Amino acid sequence: PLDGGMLFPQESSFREVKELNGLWDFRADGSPNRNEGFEKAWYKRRLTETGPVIEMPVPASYNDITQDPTLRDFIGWVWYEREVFVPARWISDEGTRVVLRVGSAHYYSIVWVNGEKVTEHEGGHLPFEAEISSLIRKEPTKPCRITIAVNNTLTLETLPPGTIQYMNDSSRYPDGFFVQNIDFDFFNYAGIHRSVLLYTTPKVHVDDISVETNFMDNTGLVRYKVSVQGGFNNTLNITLMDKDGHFVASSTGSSGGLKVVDVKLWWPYLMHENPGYLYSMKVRQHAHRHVGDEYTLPVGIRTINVTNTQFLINNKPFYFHGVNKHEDSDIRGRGFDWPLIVKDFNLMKWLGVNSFRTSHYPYAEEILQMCDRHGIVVIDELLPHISVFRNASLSHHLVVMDELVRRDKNHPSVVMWSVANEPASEMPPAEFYFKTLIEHTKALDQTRPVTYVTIAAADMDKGGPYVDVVCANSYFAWYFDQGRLDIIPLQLSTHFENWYRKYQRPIIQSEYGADAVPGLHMDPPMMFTEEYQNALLQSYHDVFDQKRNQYFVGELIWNFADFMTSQGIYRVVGNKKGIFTRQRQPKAAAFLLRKRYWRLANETG
Ligand code: GCB
Repeated sequence: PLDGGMLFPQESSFREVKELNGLWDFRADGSPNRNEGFEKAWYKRRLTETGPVIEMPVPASYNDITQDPTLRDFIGWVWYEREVFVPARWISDEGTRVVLRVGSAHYYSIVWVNGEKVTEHEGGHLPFEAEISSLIRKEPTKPCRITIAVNNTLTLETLPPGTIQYMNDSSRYPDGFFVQNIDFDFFNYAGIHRSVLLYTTPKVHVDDISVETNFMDNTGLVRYKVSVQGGFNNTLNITLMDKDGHFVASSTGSSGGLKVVDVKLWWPYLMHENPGYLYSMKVRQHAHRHVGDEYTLPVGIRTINVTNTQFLINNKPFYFHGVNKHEDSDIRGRGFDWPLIVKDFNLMKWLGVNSFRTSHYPYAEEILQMCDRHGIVVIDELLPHISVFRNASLSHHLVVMDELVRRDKNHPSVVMWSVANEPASEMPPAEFYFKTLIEHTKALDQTRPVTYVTIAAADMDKGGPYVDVVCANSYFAWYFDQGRLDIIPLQLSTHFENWYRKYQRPIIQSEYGADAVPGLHMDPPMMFTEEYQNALLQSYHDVFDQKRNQYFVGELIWNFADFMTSQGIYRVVGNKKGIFTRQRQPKAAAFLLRKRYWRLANETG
């Protein structure tokens, strides 16, 4: 188990937050062994004193910021640094705890403050933090120097895995030439992708909160657990308020239940006129009758259940009509960007989307918070393709799953965990691997179904018996039977029937689609034209509609928008299966889908 919680930093009368976004000093370690930064201990002095630096925005991937192709394709350590003044009151008050938090950095990170190492973290899409209170009190009048080294190298030990291949033929490649091979279909963007923050809590502080919700008739129930760190003999007061701030229920103690009379349930977008209803749970910690800390958690009251043929939210059948996304855009790469996020939500609402999958990694918490408020349903996915099923990768996978559940457990929008996308699940070791991983996840969270997304056929897939919902990807008439749209009705129905006959589980089409280069037209349709993308979608939809009243519970298009990939003969400046371009302008398919999704919203609620 992990130690401690990972509550989203929040301001209150007892907590402050200081964002460290903006320009940082930056240097990529281009030395032959990529290790000069450690050999010369760059963290000991200012980065500007050990060599040239450039300005690098945070948050952002560094890859597309400059005109330098070496930096775009860089593999190895890059160094970020900035100085920050810590408010004097944070330093003088011994009762204040100061924490440095990185929302995410890809892939391996080491963090120093004033030359002293404070933490390291593996994995690209989840937050990590370090308490730095005593460190900053050592030199109270000096600005505090934060250095972060980030390494994007993927190996057989990382998740996702990758390999480094050295080209030793000196007649063809220069000295030290190597390539990074990866198995997933998106660009390996790197750098500090989400906000870096300093935040404070009182020394005795609310460290973690978990809620589980239920209801019966008109009465809702919120069961909670709170953990406090840094001291003893505390009293906890819990107050639940409705959206307008009116008192609903209260309780005391570190665990308990809150009863909500005339409950307003959390409903998905388009299923109810008030989607995304959130209560607020205020957790107050007192010692000696003084309020010591306060944290307010948004709480949506809803239930999730799965039968043999249905996915139920609040006991009503839910049909996913949505998208798969990426955190991806021009210039920023995978960097967090509010204008982009709000634009994407507006586009999703224009389309009539009620759900999406976080293909193929955990997205920023701010995105999930928006989903909570807007009632957009999320399948929370952890990892892209994996094909190595070693014990070491399994134990690492379990830890990352712990981190994901710890971060996202309280979001009402998250209705299912996907532990991986398209693993090599036809290989025999996949059975034990996914059995273990899914059981582990269920032990962490008993309230949500668990799945992984498969590309295998029902009779080949080894993890099939363990998933609650079958999430199946397929690319009929694209990767197979190229250009032959006429095979879709037969192959897709057979595929569904095989899955359902074997496991009697509800099925979601978790990916389907075709590349379309915007502006390319041809009739009769040919691959890569907007007409072909439309025709392929339409043929899939015809089959979905036949199965909808049986066991088929959702469709997620691949992909919401075009996105960047590594270079190769299958990709024309990235993957073009978006129904929007990478700049978020519609292709013809966006209009087709919009018509369909609004019709589905009316038919299925
Ligand atoms: C898939 C993968 C996704 C790819 C997509 C494609 O099956 O899950 O990551 O981008 O196919 O377009 O090939």
